[in-house]
Order: sequence, then structure tokens, then C-alpha cells
Amino acid sequence: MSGPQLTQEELLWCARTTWEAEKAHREIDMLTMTYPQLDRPAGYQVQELRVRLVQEEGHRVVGYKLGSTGLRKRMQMGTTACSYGRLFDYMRMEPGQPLRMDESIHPKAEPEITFVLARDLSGPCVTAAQVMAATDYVAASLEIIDSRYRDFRFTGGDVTADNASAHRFLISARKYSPLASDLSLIGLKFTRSGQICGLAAACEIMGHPARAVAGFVNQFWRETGGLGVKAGQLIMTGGITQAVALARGSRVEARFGRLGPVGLQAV
Ligand code: OOG
Ligand code: MG
Repeated sequence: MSGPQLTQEELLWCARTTWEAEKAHREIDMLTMTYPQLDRPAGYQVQELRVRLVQEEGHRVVGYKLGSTGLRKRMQMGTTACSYGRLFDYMRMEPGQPLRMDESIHPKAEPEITFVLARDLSGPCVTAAQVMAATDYVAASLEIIDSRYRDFRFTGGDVTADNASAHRFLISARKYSPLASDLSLIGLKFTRSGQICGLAAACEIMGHPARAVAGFVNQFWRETGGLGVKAGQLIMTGGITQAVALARGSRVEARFGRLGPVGLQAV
């Protein structure tokens, strides 16, 4: 970390800056250009303040999204550190609903497996087996990330402050028991406008996506000073392939073996 820690006022300025950019669909310079000392822990402080700003405008947290849990995402983004962001009610898309480019900056799509909990889970030492036992169902999903930073470039502190680039998400209506078969072996074909852009299996997510959920629950407990994840909340476990850029007219579809297909069109 270089320079003195950020003051509460500076942290709040960072929170406002990325939230305003999200609402205006406008890209901004990295916060670390102004505050080079914004590291990941400071990024989480900003994220907490940003959550409060968003809630003050009447939006509700419905779950969490995990970042850089997938091997290919880590390679794409040049990082090895997992991160998380909040999913809000306004980000949810319904099947058949198009992604509006005029409400986005430079959106990218990535296929993910989403867990929905049947019971509350709290760190500090939750295991993947406990996650499986506490899961109501899993479902195929697409995440649309849309970094507020110019050219989709950022440091770990920047992206954490920017709610891990969260923008929109779509969860398939088909619910699947995580115990019905080996979830880590579920295969996936990801296409954009008919062209294959990813072939993968769920084990790309830390060997098994439940492991990513466990790691997140423990990290969340540490970052928030003891908070847990609630029954009914969604946990998107991270992009299994690389994220692909969308343009007006792009159609992306992820066909997830037993979990079924999920797709959307950008307009
Ligand atoms: C940060 C979010 C990463 C994932 O699934 O790995 C993410 C980013 O790369 O913009 O959502
Ligand atoms: Mg993602």
C-alpha cells in the first residue's frame, strides 16, 4: 500500500463515483489513478458504503456473485485472488428479456452455476460438504458484467470497489439438486451468435463450485466482521469460461448438460 489510508470521506467519494457511473452508463478512470493506495481491503470498505447508497435508493440485495473463481477468468484477468460483489433486485433479468445496450457501457457475458441456499450459512470455516447440505437447488445462469472503468481495466482494489463489475444476471427457471449427480462434471457449451466461444465443465470452478461458495462464505465472514449468507439468497459461483463482449444483436447461449440452456439477446 502506498500513501496514507483513505479517509471515510474519500472512501465515500469512491463509492459515489462508481455508483453514479453505473446509473449513468458512463465509463470512468480507475479510482486508483486518484488513490493509488486503494487496495482490496479498502475496496471492500468502499463496496460496503456503495451497498448502503444503493439500498438508500430502494434497491434490495438478493445475493452475491463470486469473481475470478474460474481458471479461465483468472487467466483472462491476470489475477489469482477471488473477490465478491452484491447482486441487487434491479439487476435480475427474466427469461426472454433482452439486455439493453443503452443501459450498459461495454457488457460481457459469462456462464455460471448459481446456488440457492435452503439454510443460512456463516463462516469462518464452512466446508464444501456443508455448502452442499445447505443448498436448496442449483441452476444454469448467465452473468453480465459491465466494469465501470475505461476499457474494462482495473486493479483488485478498483474492481472490488466497483461491486465486482456486477450489472445483470439471468437464472434459468429449471432447478436442479446439487446431489443428483457429480456437479463438477457438468459440461457446458457457450456460444455467441451461433459460434462456440467456450467448452468447459463446472470443475473449472476450483475443482467444484461448492468449494467456491465455501471460500466465499468464509471470506465474507472475515470482511464483514461476522456476517453470514441467508436462506433464499443467490450465490453466482463465477464465470466458467472467459467472458465474451456483447454488441447490439449478439445472442449468447450457455447449454449446461443436465442443468439445461440459458440465453439472452443484446438489443
Ligand atoms: C470482475 C468480475 C469477475 C467472474 O465471474 O469471474 C466475475 C471482472 O472480471 O470484471 O464476475
Ligand atoms: Mg461473473
